[in-house]
Amino acid sequence: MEAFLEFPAAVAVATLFAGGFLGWLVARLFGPAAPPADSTQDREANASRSPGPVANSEPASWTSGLARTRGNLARRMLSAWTENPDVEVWLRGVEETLLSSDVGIKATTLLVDRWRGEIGGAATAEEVRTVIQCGVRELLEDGVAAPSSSDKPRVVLVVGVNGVGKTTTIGKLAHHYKQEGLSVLLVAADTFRAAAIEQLQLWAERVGIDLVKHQHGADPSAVVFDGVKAARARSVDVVIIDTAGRLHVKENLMAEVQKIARTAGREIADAPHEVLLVIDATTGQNAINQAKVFHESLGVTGVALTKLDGTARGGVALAIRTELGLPIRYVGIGERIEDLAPFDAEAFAEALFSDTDLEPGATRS
Ligand SMILES: Nc1nc2c(ncn2[C@@H]2O[C@H](COP(=O)(O)OP(=O)(O)O)[C@@H](O)[C@H]2O)c(=O)[nH]1
Ligand SMILES: [Mg+2]
Repeated sequence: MEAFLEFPAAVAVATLFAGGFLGWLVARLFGPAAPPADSTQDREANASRSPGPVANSEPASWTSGLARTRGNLARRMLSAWTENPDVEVWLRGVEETLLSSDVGIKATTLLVDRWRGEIGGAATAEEVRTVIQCGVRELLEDGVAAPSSSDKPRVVLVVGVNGVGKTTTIGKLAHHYKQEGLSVLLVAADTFRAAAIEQLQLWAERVGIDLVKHQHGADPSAVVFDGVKAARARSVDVVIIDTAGRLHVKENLMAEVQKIARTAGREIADAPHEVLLVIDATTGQNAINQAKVFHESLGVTGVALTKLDGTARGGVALAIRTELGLPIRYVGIGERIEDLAPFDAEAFAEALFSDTDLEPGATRS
């Protein structure tokens, strides 16, 4: 149940992912303005109509994806430093800013305590930025085990509540894998709504890969049984399973997803190799409570944090890491097929505290 990406070809994949990601950062590409977070109804309607905007431009960068969070968090923290001669007063403001950006109490306390000891040595805004960035980066890096496994087919079970972006993330992830030369099979185990199967089918067509599906209303585990069998027979590299996320029947949902996991495990040793929990960053701290339920029931191995482009609550990444102890594997920073990036703590911290309109040499008043 560990990890991801480590069958032979996957080492190269990881490297390419990291390289592509750095390219994004260096090039500092600016994607289109983020769409505002829409209502669940709108989202569901849109989601069932199309698999997302057509890929015709550059991927959104971390810098653009984190623009709203940066405005809310970094800009406030840094400008407060130049305005405030008293470290304790500044730290109290920082605490408030972090909490209002959904960083959570645990991560906020860890960071503020750390900065209390370090900030005295910083004389300029640039030095403060460095101190802050290091704290954020190290908190996110802390204890994240490198994925390792050589399983084939590799089974990735994708879970999360309705509307968080599971199906979209699966489409993006499948695209990434395929770009790197891996064969991918999708399994439509969200049989609850007919539109959910169609939506995954559209993604499969766009990516140019196969999909295993049953009728609307079929037993999800039966679809998974067929899916993993097909994957083995066809020597597929990665199988990605889409699931339903109706939270109002929480107990049933967890039982259903547990059954899906067991079914996969009976057919393929150690499957699912990754349980990827998709979390919608726009839901902030609520997401943490949801995540705990999934983690307790399923043993989540990693998180995909979506819709960072549409929220100022990107600080929730820090809460996920400290309060759940889970590594963030991917972030969604747009609706297009290429708007998914493997998580990188350093890039995250850098993008969060870059471009803050601050004179690097600014000192305190
Ligand atoms: N802005 C933005 N929208 C996203 C992102 N990921 C998913 N969405 C949108 O969120 C909505 C719900 O996504 P969907 O994949 O159907 O969620 P599911 O119910 O969990 O499968 C759709 O309109 C997606 O286009 C993202 O990273 N950024
Ligand atoms: Mg879905």
